[in-house]
Amino acid sequence: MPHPLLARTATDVLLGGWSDLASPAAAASLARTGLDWVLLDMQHGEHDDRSVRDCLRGTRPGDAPVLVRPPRNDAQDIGRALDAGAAGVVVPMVSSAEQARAAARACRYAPRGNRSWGPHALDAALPAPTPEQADADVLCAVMVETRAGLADVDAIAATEGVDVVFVGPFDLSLELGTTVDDLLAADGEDDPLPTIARACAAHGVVPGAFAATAARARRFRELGFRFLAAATDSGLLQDGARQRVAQLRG
Ligand code: 3PY
Ligand code: MG
Repeated sequence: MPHPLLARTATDVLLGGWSDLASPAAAASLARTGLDWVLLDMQHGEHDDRSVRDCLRGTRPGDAPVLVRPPRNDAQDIGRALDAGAAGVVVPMVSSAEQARAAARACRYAPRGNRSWGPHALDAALPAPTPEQADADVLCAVMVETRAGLADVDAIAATEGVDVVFVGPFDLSLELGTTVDDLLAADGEDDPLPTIARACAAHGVVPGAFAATAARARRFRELGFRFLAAATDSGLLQDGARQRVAQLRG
């Protein structure tokens, strides 16, 4: 059964907004612009436990679902993000099926996984979800962004509980000794991105990626990727400010 947020990937590409700035106002703005999901980045963005909780408390019904990238593939970090009310996680640096299984299990309660009970950070006025409901609603994306992850991508995509295989093109291109744009340009059958998209298709998992610019998002879409980080809050702010300066200074 596809995750509810992913049902639309059969026909549409889901576009996400990436929050680096640890600002509840910026995250809420992203969540109210027509983007399909928002992610709070604890690995490389400014987010910490406090800002994740503040951003999640600042959301309201109708906002795009909010995911968290924890700083590492760690069951405690994943559990804390979900306890705070994240709709799911995008787990960095997943380099083997074993690591994918650990991430997927950290997202679910026993018997499906090893998540510890304690969603106390959720709105006290709302009933806590049952463990079964929480397991059904959580989205688990694992990032393939290492040479080892690429080599094991078929087994990673086949791992029970993995909903999205999400490419980190910056780390992957560093590992492969290439550039993001060359990685994106390579569309031979055995090139990395087509290989990842094919593994996802074979196992009914959604291929996703960090694009951040419109041109890269279009290219990922051409290559079959359907869950795309289309922009970052920091990038939008810088682009908008540069554009305005150019408009007014000629
Ligand atoms: C990557 O491209 O490696 C990422 O993790 C994007 O943030
Ligand atoms: Mg990365």
